[in-house]
Parts: sequence; structure tokens; C-alpha cells
Amino acid sequence: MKGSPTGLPAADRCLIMGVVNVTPDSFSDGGQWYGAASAIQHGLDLVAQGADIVDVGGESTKPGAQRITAEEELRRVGPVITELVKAGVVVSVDTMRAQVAEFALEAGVRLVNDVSGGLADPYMPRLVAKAGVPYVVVHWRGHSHDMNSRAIYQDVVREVHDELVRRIDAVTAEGVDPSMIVLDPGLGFSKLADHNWHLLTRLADVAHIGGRDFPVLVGASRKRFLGRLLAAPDGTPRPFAESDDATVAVTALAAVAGAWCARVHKVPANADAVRVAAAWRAAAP
Ligand code: PMM
Repeated sequence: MKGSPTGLPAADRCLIMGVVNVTPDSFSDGGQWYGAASAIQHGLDLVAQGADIVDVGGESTKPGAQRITAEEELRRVGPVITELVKAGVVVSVDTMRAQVAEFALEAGVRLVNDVSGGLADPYMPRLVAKAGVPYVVVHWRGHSHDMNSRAIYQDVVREVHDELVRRIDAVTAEGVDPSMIVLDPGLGFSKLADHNWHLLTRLADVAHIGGRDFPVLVGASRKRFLGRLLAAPDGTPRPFAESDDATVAVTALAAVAGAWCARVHKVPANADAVRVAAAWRAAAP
């Protein structure tokens, strides 16, 4: 796996992307940063805690979530993106919509994070290509309202790899420069716990495509498979906000395996973990 695409922070370690969900209903932190002022402050706090990039999103993608309008999404993220960019923060926009990405690019975001990998909005790849910014292409099989019904695989690593190959072909055909693509296995997006674990142990294989090693972003933070792993003896899953330590463990392991960036809700311990991982990798024979 590879280093940063042009235009993003470069470091000799895995980067940390801090999450600002400007939503009332994201599964892990919905409602906490719903107002623009608190979302902006949260973004600034994440940078002070060690985030290299701040990812701003306005649409919840939790399983079962219904879509909002583009206008509502823009209303949520617009002021947050504008103010964070003005403050000098490296901002990425987490959106599946070209209309929202276009606003964000004009405001100065440095990365488009599209959890649909260009499938949800046919105008997205061309827009990103024209802007010449890096593009996170996430493995995705469909919108949240019924994504779990698509979590069927014979060999999840091979199928996610092959479906990402098709996405790369599609977005490069629209003009996206392959050197600007970051791949993401899409943990939890039409994936059950076992699928996520298999993908995590084979990140390099997922991202080795056409003789090229693409940079990989990992979004394990507070996801259900961690809450299930840490369930109480009676089977009750651990609440999302209490799986941050498990997220840190995944970040460390993914960073040692060569991940380019970890997308996390709680930055400080993850920022430490990527530094531990960098020292580990540097000392490895
Ligand atoms: N997961 C969520 C949202 N955006 N972006 C990328 N690139 N990868 C992910 O795994 C990802 C994402 C959903 O999690 P959240 O609602 O807790 O932010």
C-alpha cells in the first residue's frame, strides 16, 4: 500500500482522519455535532488532538437509514466546511452527491470521500476528475435502507477486490487520475462482522490492482462489528461510544499492515497508535 496522493498531508506514518458527522442520526455519534457551531468547534478540536484531515458529512449511512435531500445535506455541511477550510484545516467531504461535492470543492476541500465509490451519483467521478483532487473510492453495493441484504459473498476479499477493480475502471474512464485514488474496503457497508475481519487481515491484497498498490483508508471506528465482538456475557453489544479502545487496536494493526489513513471518531489515542505503528514498521527487519 502507498503514501499520500498529491495535495494531501504526507507523513511517514498512517494518517488520522477525524470524523465530524453533522447529522441527527449517525449510528455512532448522531446528534452530537448537529449544530454548525458545535460541528465547527469539534473539527478544530480534532485537529488540535492530532487529526491530519477532518471528514465532514451530512448524511447518515447507518444500516436502514433513509436518504435526505441534497438541499438538507448542503444546509448541514455548508457552513461547517466553509469555516474549517477558512481556519486552514485539511477538510474532506463525505458525500455521495456531486452537488454537495461541487459546493465543497469550491469552498476548498482537499479530498472527496464517496462511500458509494461513484455508484450513487453518475456525475461524481467526472466532477472529481475536473477538480483534480484525491478521491476515496469505497466498496459499496447499495444504499443503507437495504444494504445488509446484499452482504452475501463466497470469497469476500476476492469479490471486494474485483468490484473495486470495476469501480477504478469506471472512474478512470471518467477522467480520474489513478494516482489520485484511495481505496476503502467499506467496512460495514453490505458486510457482516466476518466479512469485515477478513478484509482487515487482507488490506494489501484488496488494494493491489493492476500491478499498482493503492493507498488504503480504513473506517472501522465504532462500527457494529466491534460492539458485537465486545458484547456482554448476555450478548448485549457494547455501546458504540465504548468501542473506542477496540477502534484504537484496529488502527494500530491496520497501520502496521500499511494502511494510509484511519477514519476515526475519537482522535487522541488513535493518533498515538499510528505513531506506535510507524516505529514498529521502521524497526521491522
Ligand atoms: N463509514 C462511515 C461514513 N463514511 N467513509 C469512508 N471512507 N469509510 C468508511 O468506512 C465510512 C465513511 C459510517 O460511519 P459513521 O456514520 O460512524 O461516520
